[in-house]
Amino acid sequence: MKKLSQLMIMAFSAGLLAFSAGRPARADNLHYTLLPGSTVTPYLGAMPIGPPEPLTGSFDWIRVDTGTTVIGFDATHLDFRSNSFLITLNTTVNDLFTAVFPDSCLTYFGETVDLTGLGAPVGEMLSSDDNGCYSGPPEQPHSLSYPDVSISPVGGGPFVARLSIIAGLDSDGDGVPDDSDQCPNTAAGAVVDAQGCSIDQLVPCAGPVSGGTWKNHGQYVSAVARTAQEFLAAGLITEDEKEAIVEAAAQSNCGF
Ligand SMILES: [Ca+2]
Repeated sequence: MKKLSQLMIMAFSAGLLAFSAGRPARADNLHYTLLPGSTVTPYLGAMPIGPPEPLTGSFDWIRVDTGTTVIGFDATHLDFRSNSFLITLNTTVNDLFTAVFPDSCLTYFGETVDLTGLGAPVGEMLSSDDNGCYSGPPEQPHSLSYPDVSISPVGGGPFVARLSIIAGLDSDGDGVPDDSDQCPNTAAGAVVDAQGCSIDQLVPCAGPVSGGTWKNHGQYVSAVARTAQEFLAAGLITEDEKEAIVEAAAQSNCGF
């Protein structure tokens, strides 16, 4: 007799296939950043052979509306790192699928991944029954946790690893999860501080964030220089980058 989970996986697969045939996929692309507390632990058989290592990185999930009560996700851009492990998505379309069932902790996914650290170029990352949870609306979970995701080399091998993933939605993709991001909608690729704010957001061309407008161009350039110095001191930008930022501010027409 098949386990309940297998039946649910089959039901979900059928729904996903039906959906794929009927309508184009929705473009809801959700970006998640791993939060402190995420770890990877290597195992030899059932025995851990090292302490849990901090795991950082991010992944995207594309929401798939199956047209039923099941909300499905397809993981892309998986990119996890620790001192010993590098785990990236091997395929643009996952082998199985990710499913989140509203109002429960039943989640499943299986991804073929490239990995270093286990002595194999390709591995398989799998969640197991009811080991994941999310919070927030099912169509846009703002946090996800998988305390026991297993990863093992395709084709077998003595070494496996277990991941404990805690992730937060990062809508602007700046690496700071929404819950602690004080500056939403940061421009793509912009360097941000620990609060998720770029220099452009902290020192807008239009006027100080406290309100009003710049008294003059010099006040704007001084504010940019001051903030760029803080970013330099925090190790976020180099001296050359700081100089380029201040030069760009000087060349701008902000404050005129
Ligand atoms: Ca931000």
